[in-house]
Amino acid sequence: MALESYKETFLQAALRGRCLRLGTFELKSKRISPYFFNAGDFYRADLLSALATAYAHTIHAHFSSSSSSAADLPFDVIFGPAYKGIPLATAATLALAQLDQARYGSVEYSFDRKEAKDHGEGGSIVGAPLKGRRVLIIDDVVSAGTAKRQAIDKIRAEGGIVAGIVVALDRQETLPDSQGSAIGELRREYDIPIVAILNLEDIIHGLKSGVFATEDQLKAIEDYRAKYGASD
Ligand code: OMP
Repeated sequence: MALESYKETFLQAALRGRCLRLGTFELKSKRISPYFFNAGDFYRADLLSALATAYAHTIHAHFSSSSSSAADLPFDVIFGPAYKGIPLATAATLALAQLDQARYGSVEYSFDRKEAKDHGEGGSIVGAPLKGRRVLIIDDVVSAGTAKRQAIDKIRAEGGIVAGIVVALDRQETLPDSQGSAIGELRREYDIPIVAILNLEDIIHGLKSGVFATEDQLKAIEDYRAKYGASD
């Protein structure tokens, strides 16, 4: 079965822009990976637009209500954790409005400061207030899950209710000393939906059906999945 068209479009843009690279990369976990995804590389207008549109489609697929009424949405605010999440959440909010103005036009966004501001408006949140609101976190990649835990804690400390997390890539790999993934652990721990635009399975599928990877690159990715692939 082919990838859904928004996934395919996004994968092609990520490869074209070299935001998703094939080669040899050391990860935070010290594993040597045959691929690497860098959300910071979507810095050109066409690439940012492709990323934002893909977030919007993913949110629409997983967090939309059956009715087209904005009042029935399961979230109120899109939150991007500093720093990398800030342009992602902002661009995704804009893309949602472009996708369906009637349904998503009243969605708000906010982000945090790394250090609280003690003058002017003060505080550590910029944009929509979080108190009593249902908040959807937007971020790049889940590796160990540390950054997502910090974002959840911050939102809760502000009185917000975490409605879910949307990331660009789920690497679907085990945490060190575990059979499970960081995403799986976060889902169980917080009981919230966590979805990705693409996961490793989608990347392998897309690479196989296009002309983006050599046989050796594909084999290296499949070997990597066989070694580190998570059970959840
Ligand atoms: P945590 O999930 O909070 O540990 O952070 C995710 C981190 O994974 C990112 O900030 C990157 O440093 C890193 N990363 C990528 O961005 N892309 C990848 O393809 C793989 C990694 C990684 O190091 O695992």
